[in-house]
Amino acid sequence: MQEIIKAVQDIAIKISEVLKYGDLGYAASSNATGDTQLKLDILSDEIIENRLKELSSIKAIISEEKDAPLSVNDGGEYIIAYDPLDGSSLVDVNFAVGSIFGVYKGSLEARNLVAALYSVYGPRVELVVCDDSVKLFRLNRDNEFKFIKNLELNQKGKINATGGTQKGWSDSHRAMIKSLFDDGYRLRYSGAMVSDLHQVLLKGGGLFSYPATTDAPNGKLRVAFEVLPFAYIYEKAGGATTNGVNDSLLDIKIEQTHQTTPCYFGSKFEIDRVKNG
Ligand code: P6P
Repeated sequence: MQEIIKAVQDIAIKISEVLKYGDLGYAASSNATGDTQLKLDILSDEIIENRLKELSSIKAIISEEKDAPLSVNDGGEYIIAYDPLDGSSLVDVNFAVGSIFGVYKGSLEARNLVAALYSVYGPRVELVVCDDSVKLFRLNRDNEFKFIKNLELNQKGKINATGGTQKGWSDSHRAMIKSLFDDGYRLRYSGAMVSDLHQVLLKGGGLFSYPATTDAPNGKLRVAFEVLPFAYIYEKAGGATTNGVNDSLLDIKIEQTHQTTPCYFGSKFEIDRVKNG
């Protein structure tokens, strides 16, 4: 696992540098989910693929930007599913974006997650590493990631990060979101999942939701690369998650590599509100 953490640190440094001066244009291609790819999406994916292919412990890598898994080492024990540049469409307005990694032992199933990591490329470059605890690291002047603190969610928070096209929300979702605002919660939503979830985690809690909508009946966020890694992190940080009805996003079965799901991440109080109204 240490070689994976070191590789992700190297990847985060490289991608953060590319973002500063890279070409913001679109490539001629689109990914398996149908998103038009930015040149930065493809470049970030290449940086990650080239670095992870060096690791003997990795059996295969699965990228949001690639249709199929890529075999790396038959003797490896880990599968890494990753989103190379989450929120990439916001780089042109200089918003914080990031990379998300789920480390699965053996096969691509939620119960086989043994670690999750994500980087945030913002005013600072930060890395969250979660095996048993949730640890925040920050890049220093010497290009080293220094440990800052452990991250934990309060039982109840103050932030309401509301994803999805509001016109397409169900009446019950709309009423639940409104009830939080009526209780004084603050709207904090950038459109980059990695940054929005990082904020809820660092500000002590609240709710991030991307529900089923009329235009995205299975939600928009991808199970293997985005939802499960963050569900693992939020639950290790003392929070909770659900797809709106189940007890945990980690109960989801991965049937297709690029499948999506409605998702809610947050403090226990807010997730209880989602499930029980
Ligand atoms: P919407 C970014 O494209 C992304 O995949 C996530 O990072 C983010 O949470 C979501 O889409 C935003 O989607 O529909 O609110 O623009």
